[in-house]
Amino acid sequence: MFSLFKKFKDGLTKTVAAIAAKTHGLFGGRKIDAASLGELEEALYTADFGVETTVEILEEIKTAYRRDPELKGQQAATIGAAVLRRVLAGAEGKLDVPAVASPDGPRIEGASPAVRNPTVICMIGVNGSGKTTTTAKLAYKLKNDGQSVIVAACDTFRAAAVEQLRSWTDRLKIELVASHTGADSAAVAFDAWQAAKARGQDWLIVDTAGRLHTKSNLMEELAKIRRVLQKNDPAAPQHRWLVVDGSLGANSIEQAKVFHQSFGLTGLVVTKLDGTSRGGALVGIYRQLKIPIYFIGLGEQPDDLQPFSIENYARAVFGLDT
Ligand SMILES: Nc1nc2c(ncn2[C@@H]2O[C@H](COP(=O)(O)OP(=O)(O)OP(=O)(O)O)[C@@H](O)[C@H]2O)c(=O)[nH]1
Ligand SMILES: [Mg+2]
Repeated sequence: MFSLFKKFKDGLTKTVAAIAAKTHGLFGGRKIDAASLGELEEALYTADFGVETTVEILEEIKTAYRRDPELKGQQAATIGAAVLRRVLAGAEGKLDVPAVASPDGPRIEGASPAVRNPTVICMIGVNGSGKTTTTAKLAYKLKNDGQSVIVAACDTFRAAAVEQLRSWTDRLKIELVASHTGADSAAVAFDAWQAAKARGQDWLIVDTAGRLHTKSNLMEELAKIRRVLQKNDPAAPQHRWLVVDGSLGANSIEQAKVFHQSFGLTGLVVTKLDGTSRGGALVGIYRQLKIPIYFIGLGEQPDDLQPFSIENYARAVFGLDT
């Protein structure tokens, strides 16, 4: 538990450091006063928490300050974290990863490879948001949880996209189904599903090409991938995740709405939170979309994909270590 929190804290260092610098280390123990309230307000805006959330946090701290003029920065941090918990209620997506049956133990009903369909996760989003990296990291995570995984290279559009994914899957020893650049991406998805089914795999993760939400032909390609997967299994793809670059803040919200209309999003992955001092954007994204965040990207290494935790996020942002 502690190490998971540390991952969040380390991953959000830039955001936390920017808030600390702007508030002159307010959460370290200084007393609240009019000046520090102003600094905190500015720090939260700058970190992209958005107007609504910033106002809510400030209002609650001001109320507590009126009641107790000796209010300390750390108490204000506790209030801030509580507001984030409230605002983010429902934001934690939980991937249902079945426990692995012991080879000696009783068989889990329905777990026979012959009858079970793979659970499919589709990664979609605009160019460069982190789909391919997230696909690889998630496959690695599931594999480490004892799950069997196949990855489908459905970005057949960008030259070198297949090779990028292959270099990850080779390194992490994960099975890949791929075709050539220019191939029909829906056909690759279909074949990958068949391969996953034939080999009794638990999961199929589909990496798709980056696309602008304004390009209707590219959005239609996504719909086709979905239709083709549904021929194999009407429930597939069970998870349709939009991968958003967390450093782009409010820009992601409009995109997400369009992707949602054409693909019916079931989840979000917010990447690159380690690379930005605007890590508050995640809150605005959730507030607007109300689509659960399954994972956040906190770096470029295979284990830098973390299940989103409201508690760890809220505590990390407000420097609450204990
Ligand atoms: N620091 C950091 N970098 C990340 C993270 N996730 C992805 N990246 C980097 O962002 C860049 C783009 O990532 P990709 O996974 O190729 O993005 P993509 O969405 O597949 O891109 P296209 O296929 O071109 O649309 C790469 O350099 C990644 O290493 C993250 O959580 N943190
Ligand atoms: Mg990609």
